[in-house]
Amino acid sequence: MIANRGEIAVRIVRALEELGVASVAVYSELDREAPHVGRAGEAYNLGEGPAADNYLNVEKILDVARRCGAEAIHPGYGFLAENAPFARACEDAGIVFIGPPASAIEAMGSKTRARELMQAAGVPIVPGTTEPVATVADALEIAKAQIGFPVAVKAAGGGGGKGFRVALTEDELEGAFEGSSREGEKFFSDPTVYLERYLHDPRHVEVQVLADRHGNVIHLGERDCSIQRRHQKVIEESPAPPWVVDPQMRERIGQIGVNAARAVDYVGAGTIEGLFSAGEGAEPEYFFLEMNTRVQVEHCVTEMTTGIDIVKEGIRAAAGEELSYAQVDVELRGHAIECRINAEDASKNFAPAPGKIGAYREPSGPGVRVDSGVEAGGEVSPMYDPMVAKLIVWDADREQATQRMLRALSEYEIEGLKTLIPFHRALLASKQWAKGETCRDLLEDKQWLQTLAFAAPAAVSAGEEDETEEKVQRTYEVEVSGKRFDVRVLGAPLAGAGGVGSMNGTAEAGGRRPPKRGQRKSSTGGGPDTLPSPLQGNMWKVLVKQGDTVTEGQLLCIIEAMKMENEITAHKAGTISELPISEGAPIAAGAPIATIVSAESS
Ligand code: MV4
Repeated sequence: MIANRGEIAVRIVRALEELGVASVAVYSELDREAPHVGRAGEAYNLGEGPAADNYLNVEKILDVARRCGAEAIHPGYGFLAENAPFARACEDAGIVFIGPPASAIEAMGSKTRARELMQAAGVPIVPGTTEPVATVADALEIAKAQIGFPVAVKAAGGGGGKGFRVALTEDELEGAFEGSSREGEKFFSDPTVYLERYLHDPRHVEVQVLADRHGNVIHLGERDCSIQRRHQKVIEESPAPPWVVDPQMRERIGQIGVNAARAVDYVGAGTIEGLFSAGEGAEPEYFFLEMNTRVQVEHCVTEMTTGIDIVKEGIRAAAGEELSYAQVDVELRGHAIECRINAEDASKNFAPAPGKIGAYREPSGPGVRVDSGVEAGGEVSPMYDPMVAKLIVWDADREQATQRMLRALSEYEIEGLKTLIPFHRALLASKQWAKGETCRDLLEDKQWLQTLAFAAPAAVSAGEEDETEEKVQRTYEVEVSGKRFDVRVLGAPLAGAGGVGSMNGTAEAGGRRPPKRGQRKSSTGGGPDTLPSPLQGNMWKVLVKQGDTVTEGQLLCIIEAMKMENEITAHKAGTISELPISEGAPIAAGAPIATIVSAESS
């Protein structure tokens, strides 16, 4: 049973099919029509509401697992992955958790505990404290005496950049300490912080490991995930650029990964994240940062360079089998790159851009792989992760893989949705990428991002149903007692089919037509005054007030949703006449954020 949705749920079904194992999907009300539902052997409805009521509801998940007789549960990434109580609950229910033992998740969950364990195992950690630092005064003393400035303050419960602050000087330490602690409390219910030496412009280099229940632990080489935006990875590659990591360093990083996994009796697929510091003139250094005790989004680039199916190996390990490969069998070939295809607008501070997909065509051809959780006519909900697909390419070397990615990106057709495709095309064509830089300057460059702006919204008739097709055979997806069945109905076409209800009846052939081009409304420049919230969440920060004059693209507020901070920017220039939002308050998708009247129209 797969306790997840989207592309990773589809990815796991594929692995199960190849292994000859029956699959069961679960889905929320919003995901009724999602591809992962139809792709699995069986599917069960978990009910409506936010993820907390379905994909994150341990009782409901275990209940379905019992009902369908699941032998094992795969959590994918996000949701219940890395949730030690859930792993333990599975074990207690006699259901195999496809992942490491709960104790390994717990050990790595606390960053201070993990640092302590790693240090004891001989794994190099970023210099700093392995004990929580209780007060600002303590932090100041430790920073001055042992670490020096700049210093990084991190939340012990954190990870992935949440609760990460930098104090360049003594003066900044109090603010950094308080900020990190507050964020740790908010996101992980743990205000504990620790200190690290702050490394200048490090690379994010991680290593994939696989372990079985027989004591075998291997590594599959490194991935470089230095292209990040607000601590979210957007492009990953394997291996790291050859001038960054040489064979000896690869060997060293791999051994660090294996030692780290062994220290927590790891089982399955896992990743050791680390910082790679080139060190001006000095010897390059590699430090353990944290371990992700699950399969990761970017596992695919490693699959491309090693030819090893990481998801399948993880499932085999959970079933008690030995890994199919020994370390000597692992050979890295060529270069792979992954671009995350998020429904986001890079020109508007990477604002989420959920909506309905019109025509949809994935690239293909040599060396191209697409792992997606969407299809033509589908809806990208603001309730879930904006990552709708991953485009992965392989070629003989980094330069050729880059050209192949640019080709594949230009083949990718997604109508009706703003995605990161234009961003990826621009970034991969940049000098900075070619030189293998971390591209931090580009990712922060508002002017550069502005060049990626989308054309004014067109009146796309994506939602229109095709009523001209005469069909006598239709496949219906029906639900009986919360379980999904596919039913084929033969007979005359239904009168009055169409509208919202017809979403459930998919035509056997043909399918939806792409939205008609040429029906676009020309942009009149002005546009609506009121900016609706693109997503549901909590108002985290409001940076403007009523009466302020703003420029197009100016930051208005930050909405926190699913542990992500989403920057909302002005959709036009003008004066804020209404601002019905306040910090700390929940906000619904579509609710007004601000009304901005342009100087000309007022
Ligand atoms: C750091 C750092 C510098 N020094 N820690 C932590 C979470 C991850 N998403 C980024 N993190 C960093 N931790 C110390 N001690 C710099 C970063 C960092 C970063 C690292 C690699 C690649 C891109 C990055 C972007 C922002 C911050």
